[in-house]
Amino acid sequence: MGTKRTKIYEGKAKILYEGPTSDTVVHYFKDDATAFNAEKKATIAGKGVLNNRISSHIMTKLEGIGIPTHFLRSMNMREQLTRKVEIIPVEVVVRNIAAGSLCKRLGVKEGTYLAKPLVEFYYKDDALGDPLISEDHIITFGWADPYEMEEIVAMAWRINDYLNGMFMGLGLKLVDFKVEFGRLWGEYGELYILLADEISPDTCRLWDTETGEKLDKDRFRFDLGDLVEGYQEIAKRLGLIPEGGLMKEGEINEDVASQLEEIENELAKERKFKAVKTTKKPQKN
Ligand code: ADP
Ligand code: AIR
Ligand code: ASP
Repeated sequence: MGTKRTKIYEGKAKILYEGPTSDTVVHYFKDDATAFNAEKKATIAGKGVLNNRISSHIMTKLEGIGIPTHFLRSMNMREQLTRKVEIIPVEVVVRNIAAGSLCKRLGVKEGTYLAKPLVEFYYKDDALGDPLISEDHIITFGWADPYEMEEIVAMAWRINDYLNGMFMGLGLKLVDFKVEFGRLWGEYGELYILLADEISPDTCRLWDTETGEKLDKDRFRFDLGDLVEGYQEIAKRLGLIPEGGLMKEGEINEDVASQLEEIENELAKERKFKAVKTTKKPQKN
């Protein structure tokens, strides 16, 4: 593969490049952080590397329990190769404990345990500020059909069940998270719904079980402390980085970072792509 790549899209947290085959896309994780529809912005060294690593790991785990995901493999510290999907323009949020916009909208006290996990939908449109919508809006405007929604909601519940257990075992409460799904057509024109985008501390709220400390992007949103410290703590508990951490004097320790990618690729080799059969297999150039 040559060094020149075609940029497909630049978002707030990632850049997408064309992959080595037409059915793949490279995700480059930036160090940029935004909040409140990009009203607040900063560049935070180490964020991209940590999110790339954490998201690869979680996607690999989810693929392991039979959730079809877009993730194919890690490429380097900041990049991963994924299947190219047609993104469904709906952000699916699952909440276990009240926080964030739920508290603001309904006056619920932060930290209130919900009687059951709450699944919400937001229309993915920055210009409109990602408004809250119902399943009926999604169907009425054709963003997804009822069959797709059934699958999406079932996957969101399973993801929540799995991640809840995983984080609980690491002394972390999964307060809420956001996921995105995409469409992929198979060999015979059949449709697969894949988990896409990322699952990272940018898209989850995670609180320490003992102390209640917030280790996720709320640190940045509400100036609660060093963002990378929180993300590193999550990565450490997931067993993705050594005790010493990834940063050295505010810079990434390149040696440590390059080892992480090897670990993830070893894990990925063990995965079997049972869930999706595409027309073209990703080929090497
Ligand atoms: P945003 O667009 O909200 O600023 P990002 O900076 O994270 O967010 O950009 C990543 C973009 O890539 C998102 O719009 C997301 O929906 C899209 N995306 C995620 N996974 C895939 C995929 N596998 N194929 C195509 N597009 C994807
Ligand atoms: N989220 C929603 N849009 C973008 C993101 N990252 C995530 C938040 C939080 C959950 O969805 O990070 O974990 C709910 O967000 P909110 O703001 O609706 O309370
Ligand atoms: N990343 C989104 C934004 O820039 C939402 C958020 O995480 O607060 O507004």
